[in-house]
Amino acid sequence: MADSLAYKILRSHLVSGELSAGDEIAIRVDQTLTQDATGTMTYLQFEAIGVPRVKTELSVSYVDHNMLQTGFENADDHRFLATMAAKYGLYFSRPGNGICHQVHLERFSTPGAILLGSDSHTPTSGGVGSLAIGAGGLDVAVAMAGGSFYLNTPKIIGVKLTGSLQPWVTGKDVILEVLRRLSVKGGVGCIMEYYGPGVDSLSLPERSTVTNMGAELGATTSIFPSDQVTREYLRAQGREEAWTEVGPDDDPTYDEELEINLDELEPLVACPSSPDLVKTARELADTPLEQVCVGSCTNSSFRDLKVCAEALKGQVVAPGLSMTVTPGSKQVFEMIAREGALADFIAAGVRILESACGPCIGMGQTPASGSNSLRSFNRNFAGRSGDPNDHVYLASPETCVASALTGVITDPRTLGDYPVIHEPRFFLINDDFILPPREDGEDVEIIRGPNIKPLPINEELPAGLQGKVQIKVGDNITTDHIMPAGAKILPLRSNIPAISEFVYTNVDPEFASRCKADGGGFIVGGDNYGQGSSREHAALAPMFLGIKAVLAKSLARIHRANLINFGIVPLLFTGSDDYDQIEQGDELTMEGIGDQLLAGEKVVVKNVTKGIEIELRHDMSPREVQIMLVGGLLNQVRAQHVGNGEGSG
Ligand code: MIC
Ligand code: SF4
Repeated sequence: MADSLAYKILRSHLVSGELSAGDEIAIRVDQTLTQDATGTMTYLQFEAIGVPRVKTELSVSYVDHNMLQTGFENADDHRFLATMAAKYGLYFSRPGNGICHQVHLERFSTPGAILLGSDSHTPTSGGVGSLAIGAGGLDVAVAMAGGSFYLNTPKIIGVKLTGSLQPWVTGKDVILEVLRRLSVKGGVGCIMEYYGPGVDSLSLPERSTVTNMGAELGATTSIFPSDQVTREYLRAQGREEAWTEVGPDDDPTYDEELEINLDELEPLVACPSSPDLVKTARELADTPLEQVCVGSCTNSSFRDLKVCAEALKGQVVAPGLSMTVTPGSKQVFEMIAREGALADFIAAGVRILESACGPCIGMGQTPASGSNSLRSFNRNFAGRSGDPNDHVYLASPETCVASALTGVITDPRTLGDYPVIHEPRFFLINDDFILPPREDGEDVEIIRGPNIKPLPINEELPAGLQGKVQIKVGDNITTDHIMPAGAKILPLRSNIPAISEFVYTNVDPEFASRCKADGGGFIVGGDNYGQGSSREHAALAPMFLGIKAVLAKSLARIHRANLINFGIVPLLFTGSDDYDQIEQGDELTMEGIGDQLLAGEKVVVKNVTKGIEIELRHDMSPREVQIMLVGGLLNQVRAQHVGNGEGSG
């Protein structure tokens, strides 16, 4: 059978299992990346595993999320990460060097390699033909320690691109169209593989915009073939030797197919507060805006910023509107500065932010109350901008800049001729801000600030579980609902006792105190529970509060893995009205839970308050059940490494 590109890469990295959709496989990981907001936990876990040096071909620690330094916490984290990288053989991308995904694309991503990253937008590197997967920090720590990464073999959705993009229509519009058709859960359990004659017309940054935002489909990852466009990009990055041609076999088999005629696409916009609420820019024309932000790992390449600068030349942004630009990397920043685009931005009144995640993760630039913000980012989940009642729209940099000039959502095709932007023949290469791995790491002293607290370790799964349903929520709950980010909460990422006070704070401010008073309990969720980010804090902090199980209609991939990694039992409703049989505050018991998990799929839950029994199921593999029984992956891996005589650090 002819293989898809994704299956070819998986097959060449297969450690165990069979490539059959839904079955668990283990794969070898070539590269890893972490960022600071997930990285501190990841390295504490790596340290606890007790391996003296990373065992991957390449591991990079980036600093890009927690960049506002309103207290000592974030700077302490950066220093901790720098010493960790020096000690354990990682590259360290210093604060100011840029957003992990953009920098990885520029300097490290490799066609055909498997990259595992503790950030859900790791698939950005799929633009060059890497199989790049987002995961919880603990899975990344295990991969750095030489362990395999486990996943259920995804189905492959082949997305055939035909035609070519019209002026002012971009890669962002391609992925918004896919989101419009498939929704935020349409990619769950799948890899999106792009192919067909239309691929040629997409520049490398545009391909990466598409694979980046495949995360919003819930997809395991997204991938493009590596072709001459990829080769040109890598050559311009001074890395042609990293190029190989990778693509599917002739006439590959896809589990599902989708076709997009690029000729027919027009500028699209995702409406508040979900990336799949997509309309055309024309339909939304005249929607008033008070803010426009261009940047984030989705759209902050040289090309993206250059188009905006060209469109702004000689003009200023609309009265009453604030526009920000965030260059994705130091390379992009320096290039727009040296060739003049930065001056155009300054002259137009644009507010220039440092190369980092910034407003995308609520690190500043929260919009005015009741106002609309249009952003070139990938997520507009309610509250993510820093205001629980925000109205955030998402679109291409082109649509953003057209709208910044008018003050209302504007179809960029009204701007006239499309500026001709050539991909640079040579990017400005300066890796001085990436510290290479050190050979003499053993002697490095790890510096921990007072906010970096020891890892909480879970206990073995008790014989039976009982407690109250502490919260019942609906469909598509994001990790931003469960464990919000933003300038106030993000600095607590290294301090689980402190951050756990904020679990569900924007949905139900009493959640944490109820859990504490009752010694924990259960969470009931709807479909696609835990979609969005890879942050394991959305499992770790509830675990700290005593949450023992999550009962949901379905679970997002990374969050499900994080729940298992931290010993929280993921259970799935089976009957159509079972979800309705449980209310917040109900007392539940699960007798002999360990035996039930071992015996098979079925798990009987007693709703003591209602006096009924409900049959749920679990879909954990035998390996995952074993993890659950010992109270999480860290307990299991530590036992194995100590058993192997690698020491416990
Ligand atoms: C995000 O975009 O939500 C984040 C912040 O990058 C997260 C990681 C995190 O919460 O630290 C992600 O996408 O995984
Ligand atoms: Fe950073 Fe936003 Fe990208 Fe997440 S989505 S990595 S917060 S820029």
